[in-house]
Amino acid sequence: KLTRDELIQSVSAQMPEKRWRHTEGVMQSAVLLAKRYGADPVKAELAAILHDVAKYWPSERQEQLLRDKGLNDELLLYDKPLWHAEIGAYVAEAEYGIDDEEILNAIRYHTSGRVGMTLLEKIICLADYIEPGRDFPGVDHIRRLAETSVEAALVAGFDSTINLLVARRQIIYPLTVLSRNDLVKQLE
Ligand code: DGI
Ligand code: FE
Ligand code: FE
Ligand code: FE
Repeated sequence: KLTRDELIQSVSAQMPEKRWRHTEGVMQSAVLLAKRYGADPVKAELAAILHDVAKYWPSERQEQLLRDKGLNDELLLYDKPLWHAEIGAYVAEAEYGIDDEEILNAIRYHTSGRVGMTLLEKIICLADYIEPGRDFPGVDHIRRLAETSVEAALVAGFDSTINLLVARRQIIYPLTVLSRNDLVKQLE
């Protein structure tokens, strides 16, 4: 089992420097959100460190793991940027020995979300949107919402992703829409 520093060393070596700075931002935002909303900040930080571990792995390697390791291979029908979340959860368990299902699911669902997200899953998904290095139209609005409601902020995050996908005429992974709808229901 690696120490925190060894884990950071190993994960950061698998991505460009810019992506590692994003990960450091997600660590910072995830810990803040965990403290604000009553999740475990240690678990939040661990999930943040690992959430994008597979983002820059060759897509051939990701495809092979999705096929051969009993993972969610339905993802192969959808765009490649969705794959690294499922692969990340697999790698966290198989290569880094993370056995906490809450942490693994926070990694697994950080891109699409899912119906019935746990608080930790919401926090990692939201931290990914609002970390200090993010700069997209509407991010400051989402940051403000995150001060008072994880769900309201996440809906705004998903809405911006879905709007962008529609504008680019890209395929929307159905779970992305289901997650967004489920969060809207939680606001009622
Ligand atoms: O890995 P990050 O860039 O930090 O962020 P992410 O894991 O949340 O999203 C990765 C990419 O996936 C991002 O460019 C948006 C895209 N994405 C998210 N949901 C969907 C999607 N792409 C498609 N095609 N369909 C989706 O439902
Ligand atoms: Fe990601
Ligand atoms: Fe995200
Ligand atoms: Fe990320």
